[in-house]
Amino acid sequence: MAGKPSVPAVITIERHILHEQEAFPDASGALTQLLYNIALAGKLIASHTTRAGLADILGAAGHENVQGEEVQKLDVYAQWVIYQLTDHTGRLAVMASEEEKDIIPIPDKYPKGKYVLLFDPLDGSSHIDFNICGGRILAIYRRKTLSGPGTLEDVLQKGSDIVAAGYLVYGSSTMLVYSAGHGVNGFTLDPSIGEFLLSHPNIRIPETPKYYSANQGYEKYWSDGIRRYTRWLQGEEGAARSLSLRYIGSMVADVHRTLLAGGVFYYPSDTKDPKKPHGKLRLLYEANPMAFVIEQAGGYASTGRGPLRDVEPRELHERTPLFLGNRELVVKAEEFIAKYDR
Ligand code: AFP
Repeated sequence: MAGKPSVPAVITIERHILHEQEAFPDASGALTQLLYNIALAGKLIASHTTRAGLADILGAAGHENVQGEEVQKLDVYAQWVIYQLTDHTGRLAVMASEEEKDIIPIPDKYPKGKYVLLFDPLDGSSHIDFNICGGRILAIYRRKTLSGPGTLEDVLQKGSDIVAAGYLVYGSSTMLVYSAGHGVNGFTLDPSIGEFLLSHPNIRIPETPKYYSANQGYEKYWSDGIRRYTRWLQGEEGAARSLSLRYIGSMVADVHRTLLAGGVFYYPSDTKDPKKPHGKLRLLYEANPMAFVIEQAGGYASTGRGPLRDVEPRELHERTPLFLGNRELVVKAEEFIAKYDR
């Protein structure tokens, strides 16, 4: 074309999602549309999140969620946005959210689709008042039941059944990182045009890890194996190198850094709270989707005793110990646990 400008092609998230669908000529487009809805919800939530200090949405909503944690107003907004953008589309059979005790049915008046959406509407919400970045985590599965309203059976699926998963991170810019099972791509929101643009194509976790990430404030509640593993990461216990520590306490941000810089993020079982013997993170809303992204980028995710993706969920809000990042670092955690924590 005459006069073609010599700038690199701008790839919007829409173009990218459509391009991925081309590999599946029989696809109905439902997954593609669902991913658009999710990107749109991400933009709406991002615009609120970055104005949180100015608007009256800052602060707690005044009640606790199903986990007994205080619900922030932004959590409420984030959940509502996702729900009302997707409930009527005929793409979903059922949803479930970290903030809701039970599954979220699709209203009777709307058609039911073949997918299931699980999400943590605003992860890291307890950090909002401190201007520390949070994010949103989601996973899409195919329904298991054949027709009618989706059920608990459709929601309680293993990580290995995930069709697509990803997260939004609201940091110095807003990014959407997702995988539909063909690698991981990252998109940065250009606020001037309100569009997610491909900024991190085909993300692979770097081979040389840089950081380890865990809440070492809880070390006294950890097992011998976890303490020794942590010392190994610091260059002791026969290790050949030491890693730097980085921990924000907002899983999306900690895992995002692990994905881009290499390293390991872990939240192990601990004895801090007898009601949470498996740590804090939720299998369905946090661990499985983030593990899917990490593994699609060449990493590995484990409970410390084996692959996370094989864990059969038993209840909606169950928690799991989690180790994810560079494969050799996660495998090392499994070795320390097998040796010292019988
Ligand atoms: P909030 O959503 O309540 O802020 O919790 C965030 C989170 O679930 C996850 O994002 C962090 O990795 C983890 O908690 C941090 O927990 P600790 O404060 O116990 O380290």
